[in-house]
Amino acid sequence: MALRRIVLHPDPRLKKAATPVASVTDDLRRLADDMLETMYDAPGIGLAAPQVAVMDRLLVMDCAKEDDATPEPMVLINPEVVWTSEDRNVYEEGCLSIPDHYAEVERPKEVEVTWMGLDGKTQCERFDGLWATCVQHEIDHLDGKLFIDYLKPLKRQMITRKMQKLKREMARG
Ligand code: K2U
Ligand code: ZN
Repeated sequence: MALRRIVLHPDPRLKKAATPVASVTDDLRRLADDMLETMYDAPGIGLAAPQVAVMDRLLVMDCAKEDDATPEPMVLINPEVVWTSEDRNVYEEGCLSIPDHYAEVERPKEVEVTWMGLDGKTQCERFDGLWATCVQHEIDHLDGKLFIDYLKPLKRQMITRKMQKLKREMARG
C-alpha cells in the first residue's frame, strides 16, 4: 500500500475524460488499494483515479463517515449512472483537488449506478444521501468535470486564481 500524490486544480489531467478499464489486473488492484489509503489519509470520502494522475475509469468511496461507523470501502470500475431521481439535493461540496474551497452544488437526490467490481462482476445499486452526492462527484471526475464547473464563472475564476497562487507558492517550497 502506498500514498499517492493528489493532483491539484488547475491541471489538464482533471479536465480530460478517463479511459474505460479493459480488465482487472494486479496493478489495478494495487491502484485501488493505494487510492483507498490515500482517501482515508486525506481524509476524504471519495477519490477518482485522475486525482492521482491515473486516467482510468476507477473510483473509490466510503461515506460511512461517522467516527464509530465500520468502514464501507467501495471500488467502482467503469461506473455508469443509469437512472436519476426527479428530486434534487443541494450539498456544500469540497474536493481533495481543490483544498479549502467549498460551494453549494445541486444534484439529483438519488442515482442508480452500474459498475464492475474488482471481482469482475457487474453490480448495480441505488444511492441516496451523501453516497449519491459523492458517487456523482466522483463520476464527474472521470468525465473531466469538477464541482466548480457548476458555479457562476466569476466564483469559478476566483477559486482557480487562488489555486494557481497556492501552486506557485508550493513550487517555491
Ligand atoms: O473527489 C474528491 O475530491 C473527494 C470529495 C468527495 C466529495 C465531495 C463533495 C461531497 C461529497 C464527497 C471530498 O473531498 S471528500 C471530503 C468530504 C468529506 C466529508 C463530506 C464532504 C466532503
Ligand atoms: Zn473532487
